[in-house]
Amino acid sequence: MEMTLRWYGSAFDTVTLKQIRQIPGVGGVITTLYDTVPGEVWSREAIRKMKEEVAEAGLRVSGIESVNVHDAIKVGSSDRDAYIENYIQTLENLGLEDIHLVCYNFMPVFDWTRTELARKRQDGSTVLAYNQKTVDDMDPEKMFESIESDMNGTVMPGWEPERMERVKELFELYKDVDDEKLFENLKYFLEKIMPVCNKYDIKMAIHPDDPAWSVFGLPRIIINKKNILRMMKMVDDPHNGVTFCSGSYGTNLENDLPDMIRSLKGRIHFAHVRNLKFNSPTDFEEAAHLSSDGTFDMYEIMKALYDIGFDGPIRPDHGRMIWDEVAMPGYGLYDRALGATYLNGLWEAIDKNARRGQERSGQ
Ligand SMILES: [Mn+2]
Repeated sequence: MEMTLRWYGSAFDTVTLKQIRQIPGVGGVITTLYDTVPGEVWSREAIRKMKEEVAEAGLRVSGIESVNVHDAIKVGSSDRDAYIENYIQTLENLGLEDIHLVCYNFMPVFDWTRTELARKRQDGSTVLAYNQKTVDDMDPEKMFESIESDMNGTVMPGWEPERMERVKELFELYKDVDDEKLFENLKYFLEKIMPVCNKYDIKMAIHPDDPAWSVFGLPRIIINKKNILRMMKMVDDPHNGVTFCSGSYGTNLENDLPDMIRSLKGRIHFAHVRNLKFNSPTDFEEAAHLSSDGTFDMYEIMKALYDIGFDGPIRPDHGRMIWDEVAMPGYGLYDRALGATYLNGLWEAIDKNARRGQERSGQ
C-alpha cells in the first residue's frame, strides 16, 4: 500500500504540500481540479500544472478524488452521451499525464450527508456526526443552510453553494430514478468508459454512498456487499473497482468490513480508512482513527487489506478538529497526520508479523 493524504489544491486547502511532505510515510496526495464543475473536460495543461506543483514539493499525484459524474449521467437523461464523451476526454487527458486512479461516486443530489460538522466530543475535539432523527425531521432543501455555518468558510465537496441552490430542481430530476434505474445508468456509464480505462490502465474506484442507506427517499446503491458484487459483475473488468471506505460502508453496522474487503480482492483500487463511534445504530460520530476511540477494529480492517495483497493508495479519512486548527471540517492536518501514522504503524506490525511467521514455518 501507499500512504497518501487528500489535498484540494493550493487555492482551496488550508493544508500545504510542505506540511504533507513532513508526515512520515506519506509520499503522495490524492487531489482534484477543485475549480472544475461536473461535466467539464479537464485540460492536459491544467492536469500537468497540478502534477508539477505536487512534484516540486517532493510528492506525487497518487490518484484523483474525484472526477465528479454529471447528474445527466446518473439520471440517464437524453444529453448523457455528451457528458460521457467529456468524461472520456478527461480520462484520456489523465492517462496521457500518467495518472491511473480515479475515485468517483454515483450518489444522487447529496454527496456524503452529515447532520453536524462540529459535534463536540469529551476531549474537546469536534467531529462530523450523523443523526437519523435529525434527517427525518428536516426539509432537504434546508440541509445546506443547517450545516453551512460550520464549514469554516471552506467549500465542501458535493456541497458547493451553486449546487445547493438547485436542490429542488435536483430532487425533481431524480424523481423517477429508483435503485434499478440507477444501477442501469451506472452500467451504461461504465461500459462506455471501460475502453479508455483499458487503454491507459486507469482504475475506476467508486466511492460508497454515505451513509449507506437511502436519505430523503433518494436511491442509494453502493451500500453493501451484495450490491457492490453485483456492480463488479455487471461490468466485469478489473478497471471497474471500488474505493473501500470503512467510514462509509461502516455506517451500516450490518456491513462486516473485513469480510467485504476479502470479497473484493483484486477490485479495491483505493482505500479510505477511518473509524466511527456509534451512540446508537442511527447516531454516529467520526472518531479518532485508533480502534479504542470508536466502534471498528482497525487492526482487522488493515489486516484484511494486507491479506488480499492490497497495493494501492490508502488514506486516513476525515479527522477530528484538534489543537485549535481551523480547516475544512474533516480535512485538517493534525488528526489526519495522526491517522496516517497510526495506520502506517498497524501495517508495519502486520507485515513484520506475517514475515516472521513465514520465516518460522520455513517458507
Ligand atoms: Mn471516504
